[in-house]
Amino acid sequence: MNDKLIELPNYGRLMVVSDLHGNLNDYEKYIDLWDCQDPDFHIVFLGDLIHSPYFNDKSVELLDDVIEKDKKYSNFHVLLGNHEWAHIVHRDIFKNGENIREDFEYLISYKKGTIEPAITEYIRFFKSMPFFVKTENGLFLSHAGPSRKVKSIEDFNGIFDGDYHNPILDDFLWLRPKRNLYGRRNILTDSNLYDEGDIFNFLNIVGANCMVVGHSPVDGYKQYGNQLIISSSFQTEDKVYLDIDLSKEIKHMRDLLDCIRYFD
Ligand SMILES: [Mn+2]
Repeated sequence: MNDKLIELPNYGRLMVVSDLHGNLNDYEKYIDLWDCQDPDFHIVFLGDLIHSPYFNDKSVELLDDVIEKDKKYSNFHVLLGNHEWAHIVHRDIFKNGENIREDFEYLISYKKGTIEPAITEYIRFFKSMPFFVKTENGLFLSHAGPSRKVKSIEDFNGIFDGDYHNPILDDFLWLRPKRNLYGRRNILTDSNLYDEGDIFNFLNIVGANCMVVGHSPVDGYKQYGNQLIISSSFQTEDKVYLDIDLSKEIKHMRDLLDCIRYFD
């Protein structure tokens, strides 16, 4: 068993929600759609719980509730995103010239009076976050990626032996698809970016049929080969989540597209 890879069985129900970035209101609405008392009804958040670019950042309140629920419920799962990772490795990340890792530390001081012990507790929680979910009915979930550097199952399993400075793990936290999804004309050319073929190869290696990620803001959802990118809250007009019957095989993307739900 591996506490960074959650494996879900072929029964029950699964809700998948992507990046919330401190939107407490959306978080609470998603929680209301889930039944915490049913151990076979799982909810997975795909990382990036924290760091809002907007004025009323509720990342601290959201995180406090997530930590409480994570302790209490075995059917509640939160994957690591690049924004949580930045605090683990103490890496500055910038958005519009703002150092958002530092901003989060200011936010903690503002909400709690002091930065400690909260920041230490949060980093401990971030280190406990799993990276991936794999379901028996054919799905693989991560924050971003896949990594083109995974050529075998040994490469993939190597992620779990290393630390947080791992180029393959980096890809699963940061990488965006090669095709531009934002309507811009130029195609991104970074050789690390993945394409539909990379998704297909990766899914073969880990033995899954389809993949779901967040990370890249899209309008609701976007299909990219055998990958579905969803936006449940952040920078989207249509907020989308997935509602999956774990007893039904997800063999093709059309099976996964049937699980898309709009949220308002
Ligand atoms: Mn992200």
